[in-house]
Amino acid sequence: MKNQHDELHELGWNDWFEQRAVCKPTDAVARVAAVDRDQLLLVNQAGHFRAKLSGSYLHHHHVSQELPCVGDWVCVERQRGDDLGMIRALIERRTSLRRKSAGNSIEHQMIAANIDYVVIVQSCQFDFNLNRLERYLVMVLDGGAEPFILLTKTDLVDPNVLASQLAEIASAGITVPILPLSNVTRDGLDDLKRLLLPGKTYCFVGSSGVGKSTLINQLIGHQRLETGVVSGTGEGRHTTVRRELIRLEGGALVIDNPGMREFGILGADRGIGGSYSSISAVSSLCRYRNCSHTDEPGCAVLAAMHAGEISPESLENFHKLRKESNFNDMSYAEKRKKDRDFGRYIKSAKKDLRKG
Ligand SMILES: Nc1nc2c(ncn2[C@@H]2O[C@H](COP(=O)(O)OP(=O)(O)OP(=O)(O)O)[C@@H](O)[C@H]2O)c(=O)[nH]1
Ligand SMILES: [Mg+2]
Ligand SMILES: [Zn+2]
Repeated sequence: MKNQHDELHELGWNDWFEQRAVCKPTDAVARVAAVDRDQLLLVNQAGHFRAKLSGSYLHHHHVSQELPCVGDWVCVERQRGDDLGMIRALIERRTSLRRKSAGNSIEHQMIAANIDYVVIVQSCQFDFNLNRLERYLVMVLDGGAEPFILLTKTDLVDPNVLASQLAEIASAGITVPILPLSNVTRDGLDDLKRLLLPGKTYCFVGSSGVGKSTLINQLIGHQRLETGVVSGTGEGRHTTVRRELIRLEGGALVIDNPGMREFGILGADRGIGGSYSSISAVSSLCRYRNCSHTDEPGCAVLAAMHAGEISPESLENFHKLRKESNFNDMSYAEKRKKDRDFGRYIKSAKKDLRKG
């Protein structure tokens, strides 16, 4: 039997979603391409169109993580002749990328949903930082997507600098694929293009100014996204302010992101387990199930370290990340702004609802 959502596969739809789609027969399925203040830009086989959240949806969902974000699949009702759709339901997320929300220890701030790969971008020139890289890895693995590392601006550093950065990553026990690349010389660009698979979703994250939008423009083939100059130190100025899902000619789906400031980590326990798979594999052999691998008798991780199977640095990183996992270092001003933006979003959506 022909699958009723076949046309959506190009946008990332698959059997996993098919089995979980709870839409009414009269509803359409669509993917969120962007979220603007009180409207969402959706895309499906009919192309792009705007939509709002239904009153009942807003009534029943109060936390930000329950609202559709870029990459989500939704059930949407579209009356004939009405160009504004009404979102009725959110289809379960297969993966997500989220960070701990401002001020609230259990609420999550959604970055994107249903991503296959998160491309963590750091610039060799000013931005390279192993500790931050590890935090990103934890965040990615926690959400169930595959991480991938890009080191940009290789044209601005001596080859030795790049080599030592690569060595630093390797010695931390990180085995995630890494691609060095320059948007200026275009070295590495073809390698990246080969890695981008049709129907898969790639979310680009990293500090402001590392070249995320410049890179996506190169992949698109024209200046679709705005890019910005960097300061003397190489820091960016937060040029990108909107997340957007874009389909490349080759069929891959990419999401550009605003530059990220510091972020808190969610569920770091699970994330670290994936990042340092050697440690988590061995830890199942510890005598105590909740072993912290610091000084417990019968600790298999410590034994493996003494036997030279796990490096002391990897274990140290493991402890460090775990300690940081409850720590959220977004600035106070940023927290306040996030709260306000979200409050405005709900308020204006409710107002429009009354008008309608
Ligand atoms: N030399 C050099 N400059 C680059 C490279 N990639 C990007 N740039 C420059 O870096 C600046 C910032 O690039 P953007 O693409 O705007 O950076 P971004 O990561 O999107 O930044 P935000 O949107 O603020 O998060 C621009 O002036 C780019 O031309 C590169 O590989 N080499
Ligand atoms: Mg940008
Ligand atoms: Zn242990």
